[in-house]
Amino acid sequence: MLRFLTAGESHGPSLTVIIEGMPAGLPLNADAIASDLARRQLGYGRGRRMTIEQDRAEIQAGVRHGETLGSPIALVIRNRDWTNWQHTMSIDATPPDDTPGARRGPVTRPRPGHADLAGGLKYGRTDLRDVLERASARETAARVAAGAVARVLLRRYGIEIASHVVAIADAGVPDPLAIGFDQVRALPADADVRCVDAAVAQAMRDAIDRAREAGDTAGGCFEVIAHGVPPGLGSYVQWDRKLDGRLAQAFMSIPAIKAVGIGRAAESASRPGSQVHDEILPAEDGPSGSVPGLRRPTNNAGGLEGGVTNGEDVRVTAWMKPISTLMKPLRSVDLQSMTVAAAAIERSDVCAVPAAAVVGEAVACLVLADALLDKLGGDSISELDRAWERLHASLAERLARRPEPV
Ligand code: EPS
Repeated sequence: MLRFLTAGESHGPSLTVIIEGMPAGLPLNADAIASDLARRQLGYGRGRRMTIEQDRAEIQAGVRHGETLGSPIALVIRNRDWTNWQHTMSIDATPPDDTPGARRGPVTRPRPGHADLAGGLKYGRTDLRDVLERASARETAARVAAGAVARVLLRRYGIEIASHVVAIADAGVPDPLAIGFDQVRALPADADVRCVDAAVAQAMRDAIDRAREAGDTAGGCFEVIAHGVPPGLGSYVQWDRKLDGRLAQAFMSIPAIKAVGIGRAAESASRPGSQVHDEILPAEDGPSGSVPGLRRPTNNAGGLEGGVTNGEDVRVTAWMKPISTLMKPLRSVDLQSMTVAAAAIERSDVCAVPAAAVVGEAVACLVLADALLDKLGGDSISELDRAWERLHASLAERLARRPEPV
């Protein structure tokens, strides 16, 4: 089983992640993690914090001489902004007088949409900073680092994961499923809105500009596609082994995600079955996915039938609400005086959908790597390599073309 836990506050000294269950012998270095961390920092509409940080993961455990050991992998990402927050975020009950950083008062006016109110009530905190520091989407940097490690494992077996932004506010591509994996993979790493259609990308930038000028924020929708996934990951035999359910949970746990869909998603409900289900045909001109001998002319199922991968691209869409810190704040209640007050303003982003797409890739990597390890078994890469070869040999044998009957 592949599992991970993260720790760290947005303006604390660092973020930490521990990943357990990676087999021994996987080549790994910090550079393999750096590019995903850098992509998460990008995106049209991000705030000033991203100009302060240059996220980089330090490998603190689980790797020796460039290879995983099978022991827990510990990664640390230092927060550069910490120097400005040492007084506010001090661990000491009374920070020493010479502690650097601004002296900030308590946060008492919860932002509608953020965890401020619900978290403050749950944990009994009066300074809502105690909530927002951990509820901040800064935590996703740690998840992206963990996802990058999982991506190294998937890549070894030819499984690639990429994302694209489908919509921001009212600007969107008309039929995301018509966009192929190769188009999405070809997006440059520094694409500012991560949209494959240049005209729609410009409409997205305009929507973000309008939101910024209005002191408002913008949400949207992104899709993650996994290509080269073998059939048979996940299972229908028990609810918690269904891979669509596990992906949905992972995507829903990304901050601000309010809906998750697989393949044709919600649109499937209004179509007749004949326009939803993907026919199964012999592959005269080569297979459509990773199953030899078979072709699926469409992929409305998003690569998952019965909670099991069917060899087609796995396609997951997530819908993100607008960021909840508004420069023109909504009404709230000051919990100190219990009077109406404008919600607190924290430094924030106008739109983080392109960054959330990179986080979506990371959580997809983690869930798929876990499912792959479940399928292949083994504690070392050499054991996994042998199981991978056996899996493909048995698929090829089972689906080999039969000789014509005489
Ligand atoms: C984020 C860091 C945060 C925010 C953003 C995401 O940094 P700061 O609060 O210092 O500006 O930019 O978090 C939110 C929008 C939020 O609502 O929590 C990051 O590293 O992604």
